[in-house]
Amino acid sequence: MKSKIKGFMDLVKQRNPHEPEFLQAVEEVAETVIPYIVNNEIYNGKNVLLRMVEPERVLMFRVPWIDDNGEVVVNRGYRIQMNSAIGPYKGGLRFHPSVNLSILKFLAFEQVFKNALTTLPMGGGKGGSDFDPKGKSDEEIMRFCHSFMAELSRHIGSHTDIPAGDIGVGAREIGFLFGMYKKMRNEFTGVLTGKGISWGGSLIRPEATGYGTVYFAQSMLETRGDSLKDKTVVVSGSGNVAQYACEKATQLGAKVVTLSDSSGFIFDNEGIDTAKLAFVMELKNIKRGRISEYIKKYPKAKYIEGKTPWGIKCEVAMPCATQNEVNGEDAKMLLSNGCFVISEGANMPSKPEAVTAFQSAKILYAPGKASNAGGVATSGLEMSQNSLRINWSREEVDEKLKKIMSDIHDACIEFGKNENGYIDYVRGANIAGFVKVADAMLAQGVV
Ligand code: NDP
Ligand code: 2IT
Repeated sequence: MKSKIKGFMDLVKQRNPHEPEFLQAVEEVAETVIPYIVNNEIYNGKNVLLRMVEPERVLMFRVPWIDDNGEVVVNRGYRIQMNSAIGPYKGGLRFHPSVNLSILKFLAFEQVFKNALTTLPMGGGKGGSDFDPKGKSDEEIMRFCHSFMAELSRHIGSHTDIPAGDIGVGAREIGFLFGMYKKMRNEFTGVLTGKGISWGGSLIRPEATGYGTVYFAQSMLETRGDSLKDKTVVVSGSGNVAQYACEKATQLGAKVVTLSDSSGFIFDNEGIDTAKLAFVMELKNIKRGRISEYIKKYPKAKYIEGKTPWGIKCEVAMPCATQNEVNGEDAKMLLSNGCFVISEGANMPSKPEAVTAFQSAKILYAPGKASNAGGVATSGLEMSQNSLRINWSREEVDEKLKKIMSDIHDACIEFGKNENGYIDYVRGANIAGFVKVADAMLAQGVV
């Protein structure tokens, strides 16, 4: 088996030599899915996984725009249309200076499995730009988004490819992107998700990724007759996903003690309650400030510059910032401090050595493609509402989100439960996602 996996990875490495994040995401899937393929004849000799690691289409384009000083700036835009076997391409847009082909291909690849897990008919895609929104005026953001969409609008559509937000792309950016799409194509459609409520958005979409990550943690705890009540939770990030993970965990009786950004983290031993979270939301979403400013308002809390929060004692950790933010040493610290639940809000936040450490310790560990699927699932619900031209209530959407997260948890058990009772959520999520997409690909022939 090891040589089969190695042979497969050698081929993928040869074809994608400078894409470490993409290779990391593929290897994790190959390690769990290839043994399944070998034991299930219908997938044998069909090279389905080899087809799945090759994007159906990669778009790269120039994004020129003019800054507030009148200078012409050039960024690079991307859209990876990874797999459309079970539905139109669906996935977020990331605006961050670190964006490159490797990062977007890893995200698009994971998105294919994640979207399959949601039970909704969505293929996988991802896009974005190396544009850095930090420190830009609203007018600069608008000019960039308009230029980006002037090109992207040729390649997407409500039945073809439906982008949404990710790092650096929130409600403001989706508004500017939607405005330009509507102008270019002269049609008002659900081509983007995460839209404002008065122009086609869904209630609960902003909350959905963070809420879903917490619902998934709750489902994992229930397998051990436990719950989030009175648990100490460490959250990283302070953006969209982190904020709503913090909100829902607090509502379910847990105490969230950290939030972070790329400069450092805050530790509030008394817990980040509703009032404190409202301060963070205004700081991050409206003033676009830094998390360090938390301690000016709440001086009993501490700000630790240049560090991640994984050394803080907790039972539950939710990495909600970015890929590879938890390394092997961090994993050791978490485990030795008694952490026994990891629910990933971010995509691939744990390095392979951290995943191995969590699994060897037999803790409850959920990979992002399962635990953060609530965001894209609710995007799928936004698409349904757009097609039906109706709006569901908060309660209706939240109920559907809870049901989807619980179904994803069941799928992980179906394909990931070991004979000794331990649930390998990585294997479960990868195989459940693979089976759905692979069956559709086999039915449709070699296309
Ligand atoms: P936001 O842009 O709202 O927030 C991102 C947060 O992560 C910020 O606090 C940011 O800090 C921090 N961060 C970003 N890059 C780094 C880095 N290189 N090192 C340390 N911290 C960093 O993004 P989201 O909350 O939407 O996304 C967070 C994660 O969740 C991403 O991995 C994303 O792919 C994933 N995700 C998002 C979904 C969504 O619906 N939005 C759905 C599923 C997954 P700073 O301000 O300093 O950059
Ligand atoms: O990683 C993700 O699942 C997202 N950024 C959300 C994608 C979406 O289409 O809502």
